[in-house]
Amino acid sequence: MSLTEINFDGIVGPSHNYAGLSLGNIASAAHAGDPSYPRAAALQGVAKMRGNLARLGVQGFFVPLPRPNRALATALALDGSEPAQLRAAPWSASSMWTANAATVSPAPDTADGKCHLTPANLVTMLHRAQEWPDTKRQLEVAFANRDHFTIHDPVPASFGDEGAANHMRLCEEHGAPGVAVFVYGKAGGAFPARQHEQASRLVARAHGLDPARTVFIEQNPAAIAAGAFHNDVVAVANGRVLFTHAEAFADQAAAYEAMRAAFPALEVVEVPASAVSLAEAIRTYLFNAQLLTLPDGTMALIVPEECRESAAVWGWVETMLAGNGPIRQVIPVDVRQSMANGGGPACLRLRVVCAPQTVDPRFLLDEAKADLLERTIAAHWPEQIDPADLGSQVLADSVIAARLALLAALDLAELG
Ligand code: SUG
Repeated sequence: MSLTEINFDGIVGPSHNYAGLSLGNIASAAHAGDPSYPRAAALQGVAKMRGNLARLGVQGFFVPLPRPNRALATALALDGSEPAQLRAAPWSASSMWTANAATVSPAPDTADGKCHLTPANLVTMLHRAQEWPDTKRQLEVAFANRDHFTIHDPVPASFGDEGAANHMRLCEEHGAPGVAVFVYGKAGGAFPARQHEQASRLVARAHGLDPARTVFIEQNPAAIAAGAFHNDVVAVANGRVLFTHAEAFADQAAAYEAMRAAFPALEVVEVPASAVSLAEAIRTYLFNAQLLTLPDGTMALIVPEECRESAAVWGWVETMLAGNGPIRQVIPVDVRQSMANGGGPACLRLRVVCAPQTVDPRFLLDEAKADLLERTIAAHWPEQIDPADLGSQVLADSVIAARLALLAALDLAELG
């Protein structure tokens, strides 16, 4: 069976809102209190998926998790006297950022030849820590074929794990054995380091990765301080290529050396701080891009529209394209509703290298299903949510009904 990379995008949930819940995520803080547009947000996500379906011929998705989360609301003993951010947590649509759903090690990299997935515990942020039980349930349905997939329990809560956002894979081609690069942060800075080194090491052991083809790298504390709360805000890898900011890692030269020792064919496309500062990289999310191998073997970088609007970033992109590097196209997409909460094109997808026929087909997109998603979203997703509305029963009823309508349309009522 031939293995291919499938991007599973998170469908933006009907409760998408801006409550400013993520300390260290500059966009989330900057937009706290703004009205959100869940319908527009979800349609932007479907448009991105449609583009990639046309480019790659394959695209997957995950459905939003149940919100508001009654169990969390009860556990928080909400009575109206609490801070607004606590009240908002059970409403978070943050599962849309499926790069944080799990860490994935494809079959060619693991000791038993199966694809291993570990749901991320996301313990650092309350609103994200509620995700994993429902995420795990969904992974168990989508990847139910036990001959091909193993779904683990999350890492124990002492060690923060944020999933694939801090994991990169280098390989000659997606179906060939790869090198896993785990990037962790060290605590002690102004903002939380959300990926613990021991979480990464534990996942690597649990997945049966070969130590000779596994690399652990420390994130640059200055990048975390500048708002790179996940490594995928400052670096992305695909095939032989690492596309990275020059200040992504604590010791940049040592990081390249360690990757090259495990994967000699490594090609680094580095953006110097003199061309794009860390702050501008984080504002525009140039690196929170999908680096895709197209059917003709060339690579395309799917970036947020915000990149085209930045003179520094677009200037660097044009110079890069005029050269002879491995990235031959840069394609902007509009995911502004997600961007305002710190989620770019790469945050919105989980990459799973597998044979498409081993995946539950209900999670795979085609044009007709994209139409169905758009119709369902247009009919049921709230047009606008004001953070002050969070807690309202009327809004709760409409958000719950919208999700159930989606599950019914996709024949996924079992996830209700
Ligand atoms: O965890 N934002 C998410 C963004 C996640 C981006 N993912 C990756 N980089 N892979 C986060 O910080 C905002 C929530 C709010 O403020 O309502 C939020 O959770």
